Amino acid sequence: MAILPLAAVFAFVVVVEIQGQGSRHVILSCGNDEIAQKGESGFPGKRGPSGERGLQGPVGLKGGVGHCDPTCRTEYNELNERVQRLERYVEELQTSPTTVSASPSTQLQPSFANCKQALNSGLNESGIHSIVNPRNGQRMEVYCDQTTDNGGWLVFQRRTDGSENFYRTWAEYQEKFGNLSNEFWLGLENLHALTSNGSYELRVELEDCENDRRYAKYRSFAIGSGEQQYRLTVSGYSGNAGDSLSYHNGRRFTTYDSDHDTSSGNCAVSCHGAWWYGGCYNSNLNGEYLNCLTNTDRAASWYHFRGYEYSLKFIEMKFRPI
Ligand SMILES: [Ca+2]
Repeated sequence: MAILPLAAVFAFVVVVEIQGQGSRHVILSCGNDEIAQKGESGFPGKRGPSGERGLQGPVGLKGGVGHCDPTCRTEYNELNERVQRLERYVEELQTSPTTVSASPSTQLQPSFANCKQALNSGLNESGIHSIVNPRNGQRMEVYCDQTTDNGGWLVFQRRTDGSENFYRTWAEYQEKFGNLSNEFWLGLENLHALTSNGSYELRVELEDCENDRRYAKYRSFAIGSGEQQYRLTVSGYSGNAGDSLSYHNGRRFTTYDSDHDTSSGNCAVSCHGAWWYGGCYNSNLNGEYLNCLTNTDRAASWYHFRGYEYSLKFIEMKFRPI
């Protein structure tokens, strides 16, 4: 029975020890030295409040280059062309020795008498340029061919696709019609004014539907006044298209409503054009544009190249000072 007093002493010592800590209400299983079973886990506690927002991260990597769609590319090309035109224009202003108009709308644009003078001043690209019309001293836009045969050509007639009507009246042929960038006629009054002082040569460019391109060049070219019914002066052929214009030298201009040809009828009506007809033609470059149809002499044709009935695909008439 000595065990019981020892156990009582042990329990007493434990109680005293715990009371010495003096704070926790821990109940030991007195008289039993087995360790108590651990309880089950409790429920998780409630989520605490959110912390403060962190600092901003570093800038990401740059993305790849995007693709330009057709519209975007077109706009880019147009802008690029405009910039190039402006750069050329600035160069012209810096190098041109010619005078400058006082007109506010056209200020800073150099004045040229013709395409050859423009070429000599550095405008060496073909396109629409401004010259002074000797007819009235006013500016006039013209198309200059600055590359063919050393350039300096002022274009006064062009056929390319049949988009413009060339079967027109006397009054209409006296003035400019059409689009300088495509099909047009510069006008008989302008032609007379531009060729009545000085010496000029003529070049006619022709192309058939097999892409055979020929030319006819004349050493002398002038157009008479309205009182002379815009009589044609042309001579001194050279080239590889054949001479289909010398026949018309000295002839007066005829339209369907103003007959000055040597035929008993009106060649402009029968040949569907407007030209320096005799009785009637070896060339009919203001005739009907028929996309190379070869069965009518109404066609815009050049006899010594493809005959009377061949409507040429491309026609251009131009002159320059000698
Ligand atoms: Ca007649």
